[in-house]
Amino acid sequence: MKKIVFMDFEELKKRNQLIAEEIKKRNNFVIVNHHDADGLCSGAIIAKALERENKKFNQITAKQLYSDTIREIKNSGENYIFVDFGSGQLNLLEEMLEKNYFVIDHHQPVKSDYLFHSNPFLFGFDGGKEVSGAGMTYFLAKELNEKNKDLSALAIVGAVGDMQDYEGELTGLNRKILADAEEMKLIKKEKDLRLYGKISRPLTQFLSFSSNPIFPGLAANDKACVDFILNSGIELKEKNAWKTYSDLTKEEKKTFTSNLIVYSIENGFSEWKAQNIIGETYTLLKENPKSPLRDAKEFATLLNSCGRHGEAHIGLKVCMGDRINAYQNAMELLLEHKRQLRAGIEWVHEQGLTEEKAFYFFDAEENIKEEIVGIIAGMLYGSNLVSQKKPIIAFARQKDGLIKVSARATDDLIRKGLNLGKILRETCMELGSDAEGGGHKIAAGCRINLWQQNSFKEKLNKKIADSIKI
Ligand SMILES: [Mn+2]
Repeated sequence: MKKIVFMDFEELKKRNQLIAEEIKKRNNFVIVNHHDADGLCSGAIIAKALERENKKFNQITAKQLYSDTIREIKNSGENYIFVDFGSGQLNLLEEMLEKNYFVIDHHQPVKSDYLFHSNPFLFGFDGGKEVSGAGMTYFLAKELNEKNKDLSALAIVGAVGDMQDYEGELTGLNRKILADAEEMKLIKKEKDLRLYGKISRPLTQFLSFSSNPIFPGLAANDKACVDFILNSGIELKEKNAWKTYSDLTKEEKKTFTSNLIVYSIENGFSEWKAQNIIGETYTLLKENPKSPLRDAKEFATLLNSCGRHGEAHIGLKVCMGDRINAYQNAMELLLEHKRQLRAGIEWVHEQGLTEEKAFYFFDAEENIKEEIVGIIAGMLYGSNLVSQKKPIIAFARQKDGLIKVSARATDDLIRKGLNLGKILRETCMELGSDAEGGGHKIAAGCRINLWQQNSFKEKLNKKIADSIKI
Protein backbone atom coordinates (compact mmCIF):
# COMPACT_ATOMS: atom_id res chain seq x y z
CA MET A 1 0.00 0.00 0.00
CA LYS A 2 2.71 2.45 1.05
CA LYS A 3 4.69 1.66 -2.09
CA ILE A 4 1.85 2.74 -4.37
CA VAL A 5 1.59 6.10 -2.61
CA PHE A 6 5.33 6.58 -3.00
CA MET A 7 5.14 5.82 -6.73
CA ASP A 8 2.35 8.33 -7.12
CA PHE A 9 4.36 11.00 -5.37
CA GLU A 10 7.26 10.30 -7.72
CA GLU A 11 4.90 10.92 -10.63
CA LEU A 12 3.72 14.18 -9.10
CA LYS A 13 7.34 15.18 -8.59
CA LYS A 14 8.12 14.42 -12.25
CA ARG A 15 5.20 16.60 -13.34
CA ASN A 16 6.47 19.41 -11.15
CA GLN A 17 9.99 19.02 -12.55
CA LEU A 18 8.60 19.35 -16.07
CA ILE A 19 6.70 22.50 -15.09
CA ALA A 20 9.71 23.92 -13.23
CA GLU A 21 11.97 23.43 -16.28
CA GLU A 22 9.44 25.21 -18.47
CA ILE A 23 9.06 28.10 -16.02
CA LYS A 24 12.84 28.52 -15.94
CA LYS A 25 12.86 28.93 -19.74
CA ARG A 26 10.18 31.63 -19.75
CA ASN A 27 9.75 35.13 -18.33
CA ASN A 28 7.16 37.89 -17.77
CA PHE A 29 4.61 36.01 -15.73
CA VAL A 30 1.20 36.87 -14.40
CA ILE A 31 0.40 35.05 -11.18
CA VAL A 32 -3.33 34.59 -10.76
CA ASN A 33 -4.38 33.42 -7.31
CA HIS A 34 -7.64 32.84 -5.46
CA HIS A 35 -8.67 35.40 -2.79
CA ASP A 36 -8.93 33.09 0.23
CA ALA A 37 -6.16 32.26 2.70
CA ASP A 38 -4.98 29.23 0.74
CA GLY A 39 -5.02 31.24 -2.49
CA LEU A 40 -2.94 34.04 -0.98
CA CYS A 41 -0.42 31.58 0.48
CA SER A 42 -0.21 29.91 -2.94
CA GLY A 43 0.28 33.30 -4.60
CA ALA A 44 3.00 34.29 -2.14
CA ILE A 45 4.85 30.98 -2.48
CA ILE A 46 5.04 31.19 -6.27
CA ALA A 47 5.92 34.91 -6.10
CA LYS A 48 8.84 34.20 -3.75
CA ALA A 49 9.94 31.33 -5.97
CA LEU A 50 9.85 33.49 -9.12
CA GLU A 51 11.73 36.23 -7.29
CA ARG A 52 14.47 33.73 -6.51
CA GLU A 53 14.68 32.84 -10.21
CA ASN A 54 14.94 36.56 -11.07
CA LYS A 55 11.74 36.43 -13.10
CA LYS A 56 9.51 39.40 -13.77
CA PHE A 57 5.90 39.00 -12.72
CA ASN A 58 2.62 40.72 -11.93
CA GLN A 59 0.09 39.39 -9.50
CA ILE A 60 -3.69 39.29 -9.79
CA THR A 61 -6.13 38.06 -7.15
CA ALA A 62 -9.56 36.85 -8.24
CA LYS A 63 -12.66 35.73 -6.37
CA GLN A 64 -13.42 32.94 -8.79
CA LEU A 65 -12.13 31.89 -12.15
CA TYR A 66 -15.18 32.44 -14.32
CA SER A 67 -14.95 32.87 -18.08
CA ASP A 68 -15.31 36.65 -17.77
CA THR A 69 -12.44 36.70 -15.24
CA ILE A 70 -10.20 34.95 -17.75
CA ARG A 71 -11.30 37.36 -20.47
CA GLU A 72 -10.36 40.30 -18.21
CA ILE A 73 -6.85 39.06 -17.44
CA LYS A 74 -6.11 37.93 -20.97
CA ASN A 75 -3.45 40.17 -22.54
CA SER A 76 -2.01 41.26 -19.17
CA GLY A 77 1.20 39.28 -19.63
CA GLU A 78 3.07 36.61 -21.54
CA ASN A 79 2.79 33.59 -19.26
CA TYR A 80 0.14 32.84 -16.67
CA ILE A 81 0.44 30.79 -13.51
CA PHE A 82 -2.91 29.97 -11.92
CA VAL A 83 -2.64 28.83 -8.33
CA ASP A 84 -5.39 27.38 -6.12
CA PHE A 85 -7.84 27.35 -9.01
CA GLY A 86 -7.88 26.52 -12.71
CA SER A 87 -8.21 22.72 -12.67
CA GLY A 88 -11.96 23.05 -13.12
CA GLN A 89 -11.51 25.58 -15.92
CA LEU A 90 -8.83 23.90 -18.05
CA ASN A 91 -11.07 23.81 -21.11
CA LEU A 92 -11.77 27.52 -20.88
CA LEU A 93 -8.09 28.31 -20.30
CA GLU A 94 -7.06 26.23 -23.29
CA GLU A 95 -9.59 28.02 -25.45
CA MET A 96 -8.60 31.51 -24.32
CA LEU A 97 -4.89 31.34 -23.50
CA GLU A 98 -3.55 28.61 -25.78
CA LYS A 99 -0.34 27.12 -24.34
CA ASN A 100 1.14 29.90 -22.25
CA TYR A 101 -0.35 29.00 -18.91
CA PHE A 102 0.36 26.78 -15.91
CA VAL A 103 -2.20 25.49 -13.43
CA ILE A 104 -1.23 24.47 -9.89
CA ASP A 105 -4.38 23.50 -8.05
CA HIS A 106 -6.05 20.97 -5.75
CA HIS A 107 -9.71 21.30 -6.77
CA GLN A 108 -11.38 18.51 -8.68
CA PRO A 109 -10.07 18.69 -12.26
CA VAL A 110 -12.03 18.38 -15.47
CA LYS A 111 -10.74 15.77 -17.92
CA SER A 112 -7.65 17.02 -19.71
CA ASP A 113 -4.19 15.78 -20.61
CA TYR A 114 -2.64 19.24 -20.45
CA LEU A 115 0.93 18.80 -19.19
CA PHE A 116 1.52 22.14 -17.44
CA HIS A 117 -1.08 21.18 -14.87
CA SER A 118 -0.25 19.90 -11.41
CA ASN A 119 -3.10 18.52 -9.32
CA PRO A 120 -3.12 15.83 -6.60
CA PHE A 121 -6.14 14.05 -8.11
CA LEU A 122 -4.07 13.25 -11.22
CA PHE A 123 -1.68 11.22 -9.06
CA GLY A 124 -4.06 9.45 -6.72
CA PHE A 125 -4.14 11.98 -3.88
CA ASP A 126 -7.22 13.63 -2.42
CA GLY A 127 -6.96 17.38 -2.95
CA GLY A 128 -9.94 17.89 -0.67
CA LYS A 129 -8.12 16.85 2.44
CA GLU A 130 -4.50 15.90 2.00
CA VAL A 131 -2.97 18.85 0.19
CA SER A 132 -4.01 22.44 -0.45
CA GLY A 133 -3.30 24.86 -3.28
CA ALA A 134 -0.45 26.28 -1.24
CA GLY A 135 0.88 22.76 -0.68
CA MET A 136 0.83 22.00 -4.40
CA THR A 137 2.54 25.32 -5.13
CA TYR A 138 5.11 24.50 -2.46
CA PHE A 139 5.95 21.16 -4.10
CA LEU A 140 6.51 22.97 -7.40
CA ALA A 141 8.59 25.68 -5.68
CA LYS A 142 10.83 22.99 -4.22
CA GLU A 143 11.52 21.70 -7.72
CA LEU A 144 12.43 25.21 -8.81
CA ASN A 145 14.90 25.65 -5.95
CA GLU A 146 15.70 23.64 -2.84
CA LYS A 147 15.93 26.96 -0.95
CA ASN A 148 12.16 27.29 -1.21
CA LYS A 149 11.88 24.83 1.66
CA ASP A 150 11.63 27.96 3.82
CA LEU A 151 8.15 28.47 2.30
CA SER A 152 6.81 25.30 3.92
CA ALA A 153 5.20 27.22 6.80
CA LEU A 154 3.04 29.17 4.31
CA ALA A 155 1.91 25.87 2.81
CA ILE A 156 0.75 24.76 6.26
CA VAL A 157 -1.15 28.02 6.75
CA GLY A 158 -2.85 27.42 3.39
CA ALA A 159 -3.87 23.89 4.33
CA VAL A 160 -5.28 25.02 7.68
CA GLY A 161 -7.02 27.92 5.89
CA ASP A 162 -8.80 25.35 3.71
CA MET A 163 -9.66 23.43 6.91
CA GLN A 164 -7.79 20.33 5.84
CA ASP A 165 -7.17 19.61 9.53
CA TYR A 166 -10.89 19.13 10.14
CA GLU A 167 -10.47 15.55 11.32
CA GLY A 168 -8.11 16.70 14.08
CA GLU A 169 -4.80 16.93 12.22
CA LEU A 170 -3.26 17.41 8.81
CA THR A 171 -2.82 14.17 6.87
CA GLY A 172 -1.44 12.78 3.61
CA LEU A 173 0.84 15.02 1.56
CA ASN A 174 0.35 17.80 4.11
CA ARG A 175 2.34 15.59 6.49
CA LYS A 176 5.34 15.73 4.13
CA ILE A 177 5.18 19.52 4.13
CA LEU A 178 4.84 19.57 7.90
CA ALA A 179 7.99 17.44 8.19
CA ASP A 180 9.88 20.02 6.06
CA ALA A 181 8.56 22.88 8.21
CA GLU A 182 9.58 21.11 11.41
CA GLU A 183 12.99 20.30 10.03
CA MET A 184 13.45 23.97 9.15
CA LYS A 185 12.33 24.87 12.69
CA LEU A 186 9.52 27.00 11.28
CA ILE A 187 6.60 25.14 12.81
CA LYS A 188 5.90 23.24 16.01
CA LYS A 189 2.91 20.90 16.15
CA GLU A 190 1.17 19.98 19.41
CA LYS A 191 -2.11 18.62 20.69
CA ASP A 192 -4.16 21.49 22.08
CA LEU A 193 -7.51 23.23 22.10
CA ARG A 194 -8.55 24.18 18.57
CA LEU A 195 -10.70 27.20 19.31
CA TYR A 196 -10.04 30.47 17.57
CA GLY A 197 -8.30 33.25 19.47
CA LYS A 198 -5.88 31.53 21.84
CA ILE A 199 -3.50 34.43 21.41
CA SER A 200 -5.75 37.30 20.46
CA ARG A 201 -8.81 36.98 22.72
CA PRO A 202 -9.18 37.49 26.48
CA LEU A 203 -10.45 34.23 28.04
CA THR A 204 -14.03 35.47 28.47
CA GLN A 205 -14.33 36.42 24.80
CA PHE A 206 -12.45 33.29 23.80
CA LEU A 207 -15.50 31.36 25.05
CA SER A 208 -18.32 33.79 24.44
CA PHE A 209 -17.29 34.68 20.86
CA SER A 210 -16.46 31.12 19.84
CA SER A 211 -18.44 30.36 16.71
CA ASN A 212 -16.84 27.07 15.75
CA PRO A 213 -18.19 25.52 17.87
CA ILE A 214 -20.75 27.71 19.56
CA PHE A 215 -21.00 26.73 23.25
CA PRO A 216 -24.63 26.74 24.38
CA GLY A 217 -24.98 28.84 27.53
CA LEU A 218 -21.55 30.44 27.11
CA ALA A 219 -22.08 32.05 23.71
CA ALA A 220 -22.67 35.79 24.05
CA ASN A 221 -22.93 35.37 27.84
CA ASP A 222 -19.94 37.00 29.52
CA LYS A 223 -21.18 36.29 33.03
CA ALA A 224 -21.46 32.53 32.39
CA CYS A 225 -17.97 32.59 30.85
CA VAL A 226 -16.50 34.40 33.84
CA ASP A 227 -18.08 31.76 36.14
CA PHE A 228 -16.72 28.95 34.01
CA ILE A 229 -13.20 30.40 34.11
CA LEU A 230 -13.21 31.13 37.85
CA ASN A 231 -14.67 27.70 38.60
CA SER A 232 -11.71 26.23 36.73
CA GLY A 233 -9.46 27.96 39.27
CA ILE A 234 -8.14 30.46 36.75
CA GLU A 235 -7.72 34.21 37.37
CA LEU A 236 -9.12 36.48 34.68
CA LYS A 237 -6.28 38.98 34.87
CA GLU A 238 -2.57 39.05 35.37
CA LYS A 239 -1.03 42.36 36.42
CA ASN A 240 -4.14 44.21 35.24
CA ALA A 241 -4.06 42.69 31.77
CA TRP A 242 -6.73 40.25 30.60
CA LYS A 243 -5.28 36.79 30.31
CA THR A 244 -5.53 34.87 27.07
CA TYR A 245 -5.45 31.09 26.71
CA SER A 246 -1.83 31.29 25.62
CA ASP A 247 -0.95 33.00 28.93
CA LEU A 248 -2.12 30.00 30.98
CA THR A 249 0.24 27.52 32.60
CA LYS A 250 0.31 23.94 31.33
CA GLU A 251 -1.78 22.79 34.30
CA GLU A 252 -4.34 25.56 33.82
CA LYS A 253 -4.67 24.72 30.13
CA LYS A 254 -5.33 21.10 31.02
CA THR A 255 -8.04 21.95 33.57
CA PHE A 256 -9.62 24.54 31.28
CA THR A 257 -9.75 22.09 28.37
CA SER A 258 -11.11 19.10 30.27
CA ASN A 259 -13.72 21.27 32.00
CA LEU A 260 -14.78 22.61 28.62
CA ILE A 261 -15.22 19.11 27.20
CA VAL A 262 -17.28 18.03 30.21
CA TYR A 263 -19.33 21.23 29.95
CA SER A 264 -19.96 20.64 26.24
CA ILE A 265 -21.18 17.08 26.73
CA GLU A 266 -23.41 18.18 29.61
CA ASN A 267 -24.85 20.84 27.33
CA GLY A 268 -25.81 18.66 24.43
CA PHE A 269 -22.67 18.08 22.39
CA SER A 270 -22.11 14.61 20.99
CA GLU A 271 -18.94 12.92 22.21
CA TRP A 272 -17.46 13.36 18.74
CA LYS A 273 -18.19 17.08 18.60
CA ALA A 274 -16.82 17.62 22.10
CA GLN A 275 -13.60 15.70 21.41
CA ASN A 276 -13.16 17.57 18.16
CA ILE A 277 -12.31 20.77 20.02
CA ILE A 278 -8.95 19.19 20.75
CA GLY A 279 -6.54 18.42 17.96
CA GLU A 280 -3.18 19.21 16.45
CA THR A 281 -2.29 22.89 16.36
CA TYR A 282 0.50 24.52 14.38
CA THR A 283 2.67 27.24 15.91
CA LEU A 284 4.82 29.41 13.64
CA LEU A 285 8.00 29.64 15.67
CA LYS A 286 9.49 32.64 13.85
CA GLU A 287 6.49 34.87 14.58
CA ASN A 288 6.07 37.13 17.60
CA PRO A 289 4.40 35.14 20.43
CA LYS A 290 1.79 37.90 20.81
CA SER A 291 0.90 38.03 17.12
CA PRO A 292 -2.01 36.12 15.58
CA LEU A 293 0.48 35.05 12.92
CA ARG A 294 1.98 32.76 15.54
CA ASP A 295 -0.92 30.32 15.09
CA ALA A 296 -1.61 28.81 11.66
CA LYS A 297 -5.38 29.08 12.07
CA GLU A 298 -5.26 32.74 13.13
CA PHE A 299 -2.75 33.52 10.37
CA ALA A 300 -5.22 32.03 7.87
CA THR A 301 -8.10 34.08 9.27
CA LEU A 302 -5.99 37.23 9.00
CA LEU A 303 -5.39 36.41 5.33
CA ASN A 304 -9.08 35.77 4.71
CA SER A 305 -9.77 39.18 6.26
CA CYS A 306 -7.61 40.75 3.57
CA GLY A 307 -8.48 38.67 0.52
CA ARG A 308 -12.19 38.34 1.03
CA HIS A 309 -12.61 42.06 1.66
CA GLY A 310 -10.88 43.19 -1.49
CA GLU A 311 -7.45 43.89 0.04
CA ALA A 312 -5.57 40.83 -1.15
CA HIS A 313 -2.39 42.83 -1.77
CA ILE A 314 -2.12 43.47 1.97
CA GLY A 315 -2.40 39.76 2.75
CA LEU A 316 0.17 38.95 0.09
CA LYS A 317 2.60 41.45 1.61
CA VAL A 318 2.16 39.85 5.03
CA CYS A 319 2.88 36.44 3.47
CA MET A 320 5.96 37.89 1.82
CA GLY A 321 7.25 39.02 5.21
CA ASP A 322 5.94 42.54 5.90
CA ARG A 323 5.43 42.84 9.67
CA ILE A 324 5.08 46.63 9.77
CA ASN A 325 2.66 48.54 7.54
CA ALA A 326 0.83 45.72 5.78
CA TYR A 327 0.67 43.85 9.06
CA GLN A 328 -0.96 46.84 10.80
CA ASN A 329 -3.51 47.18 7.99
CA ALA A 330 -4.22 43.47 8.08
CA MET A 331 -4.87 43.63 11.84
CA GLU A 332 -7.52 46.30 11.23
CA LEU A 333 -9.13 44.22 8.48
CA LEU A 334 -9.13 41.25 10.84
CA LEU A 335 -11.29 43.13 13.35
CA GLU A 336 -13.74 44.07 10.62
CA HIS A 337 -13.80 40.52 9.23
CA LYS A 338 -14.61 39.06 12.65
CA ARG A 339 -17.31 41.67 13.17
CA GLN A 340 -18.92 40.72 9.87
CA LEU A 341 -18.72 36.99 10.59
CA ARG A 342 -20.38 37.53 13.97
CA ALA A 343 -23.08 39.70 12.46
CA GLY A 344 -23.65 37.10 9.73
CA ILE A 345 -24.00 34.24 12.20
CA GLU A 346 -26.39 36.35 14.27
CA TRP A 347 -28.42 37.16 11.18
CA VAL A 348 -28.83 33.46 10.34
CA HIS A 349 -29.79 32.73 13.96
CA GLU A 350 -32.45 35.44 13.82
CA GLN A 351 -33.81 34.53 10.39
CA GLY A 352 -33.40 30.77 10.76
CA LEU A 353 -32.72 28.25 8.06
CA THR A 354 -35.25 26.23 6.12
CA GLU A 355 -34.90 22.49 6.00
CA GLU A 356 -35.43 21.17 2.51
CA LYS A 357 -35.59 17.55 1.46
CA ALA A 358 -31.84 17.14 1.02
CA PHE A 359 -30.21 20.26 2.51
CA TYR A 360 -30.50 23.20 4.88
CA PHE A 361 -30.98 26.46 3.10
CA PHE A 362 -30.79 30.19 3.71
CA ASP A 363 -30.82 33.14 1.36
CA ALA A 364 -28.83 36.02 2.83
CA GLU A 365 -29.66 38.28 -0.12
CA GLU A 366 -27.70 41.49 0.60
CA ASN A 367 -27.45 40.93 4.36
CA ILE A 368 -24.24 38.92 4.16
CA LYS A 369 -21.42 39.62 1.71
CA GLU A 370 -21.08 36.95 -0.94
CA GLU A 371 -17.36 36.73 -0.11
CA ILE A 372 -18.00 35.42 3.40
CA VAL A 373 -21.34 33.63 3.10
CA GLY A 374 -19.55 30.31 2.55
CA ILE A 375 -17.44 30.72 5.70
CA ILE A 376 -20.60 31.47 7.66
CA ALA A 377 -22.40 28.44 6.20
CA GLY A 378 -19.49 26.25 7.29
CA MET A 379 -19.50 27.73 10.79
CA LEU A 380 -23.15 26.80 11.26
CA TYR A 381 -22.11 23.17 11.75
CA GLY A 382 -20.58 24.34 15.01
CA SER A 383 -23.98 25.60 16.18
CA ASN A 384 -27.07 23.72 17.24
CA LEU A 385 -29.05 25.15 14.33
CA VAL A 386 -28.34 22.25 11.99
CA SER A 387 -27.52 18.55 12.23
CA GLN A 388 -24.53 16.96 10.49
CA LYS A 389 -26.89 14.91 8.32
CA LYS A 390 -27.50 17.35 5.49
CA PRO A 391 -25.34 19.83 3.60
CA ILE A 392 -25.90 23.57 3.90
CA ILE A 393 -26.69 25.64 0.82
CA ALA A 394 -26.50 29.42 1.10
CA PHE A 395 -27.36 32.19 -1.35
CA ALA A 396 -26.05 35.75 -1.33
CA ARG A 397 -26.42 38.52 -3.87
CA GLN A 398 -23.40 39.47 -5.99
CA LYS A 399 -22.84 43.09 -7.00
CA ASP A 400 -23.71 42.20 -10.59
CA GLY A 401 -27.11 40.92 -9.47
CA LEU A 402 -26.27 37.24 -9.88
CA ILE A 403 -26.69 34.82 -6.99
CA LYS A 404 -23.55 33.48 -5.34
CA VAL A 405 -24.19 29.93 -4.13
CA SER A 406 -22.05 28.45 -1.37
CA ALA A 407 -22.32 24.82 -0.33
CA ARG A 408 -20.80 23.15 2.72
CA ALA A 409 -20.94 19.57 3.97
CA THR A 410 -19.52 17.36 6.72
CA ASP A 411 -17.02 14.53 6.58
CA ASP A 412 -19.82 12.05 7.36
CA LEU A 413 -21.69 13.15 4.25
CA ILE A 414 -18.57 12.80 2.11
CA ARG A 415 -18.16 9.25 3.35
CA LYS A 416 -21.72 8.58 2.26
CA GLY A 417 -20.72 9.59 -1.23
CA LEU A 418 -21.58 13.30 -1.41
CA ASN A 419 -19.48 15.37 -3.79
CA LEU A 420 -20.61 19.00 -3.71
CA GLY A 421 -18.09 20.21 -6.31
CA LYS A 422 -19.27 17.69 -8.86
CA ILE A 423 -22.95 18.23 -8.11
CA LEU A 424 -22.69 22.01 -8.43
CA ARG A 425 -20.73 21.77 -11.65
CA GLU A 426 -23.23 19.36 -13.17
CA THR A 427 -26.20 21.42 -12.04
CA CYS A 428 -24.68 24.54 -13.58
CA MET A 429 -24.04 22.74 -16.83
CA GLU A 430 -27.66 21.66 -16.95
CA LEU A 431 -28.79 25.23 -16.28
CA GLY A 432 -26.52 26.48 -19.06
CA SER A 433 -25.70 30.11 -19.92
CA ASP A 434 -23.97 32.05 -17.13
CA ALA A 435 -24.07 29.38 -14.45
CA GLU A 436 -20.52 28.26 -13.57
CA GLY A 437 -19.01 26.57 -10.58
CA GLY A 438 -17.29 23.66 -8.88
CA GLY A 439 -14.93 23.04 -6.00
CA HIS A 440 -14.32 20.37 -3.40
CA LYS A 441 -16.45 17.49 -2.19
CA ILE A 442 -16.91 19.23 1.15
CA ALA A 443 -17.05 22.87 0.06
CA ALA A 444 -18.04 24.28 -3.31
CA GLY A 445 -19.53 27.34 -4.93
CA CYS A 446 -21.14 28.62 -8.08
CA ARG A 447 -23.16 31.49 -9.47
CA ILE A 448 -26.58 31.43 -11.04
CA ASN A 449 -29.13 33.92 -12.36
CA LEU A 450 -31.99 35.10 -10.19
CA TRP A 451 -34.54 33.44 -12.41
CA GLN A 452 -32.75 30.12 -12.17
CA GLN A 453 -32.99 29.77 -8.40
CA ASN A 454 -36.04 27.53 -8.21
CA SER A 455 -34.93 25.06 -10.84
CA PHE A 456 -31.44 25.15 -9.31
CA LYS A 457 -32.76 24.18 -5.88
CA GLU A 458 -35.00 21.53 -7.37
CA LYS A 459 -32.16 19.90 -9.27
CA LEU A 460 -29.89 20.16 -6.26
CA ASN A 461 -32.44 18.54 -3.96
CA LYS A 462 -32.72 15.63 -6.33
CA LYS A 463 -28.99 15.17 -6.94
CA ILE A 464 -28.03 15.41 -3.25
CA ALA A 465 -30.87 13.11 -2.20
CA ASP A 466 -29.74 10.58 -4.80
CA SER A 467 -26.15 10.62 -3.68
CA ILE A 468 -26.77 10.36 0.08
CA LYS A 469 -29.90 8.26 -0.34
CA ILE A 470 -32.47 10.32 1.50
MN1 LIG B 1 -7.54 26.01 -1.76
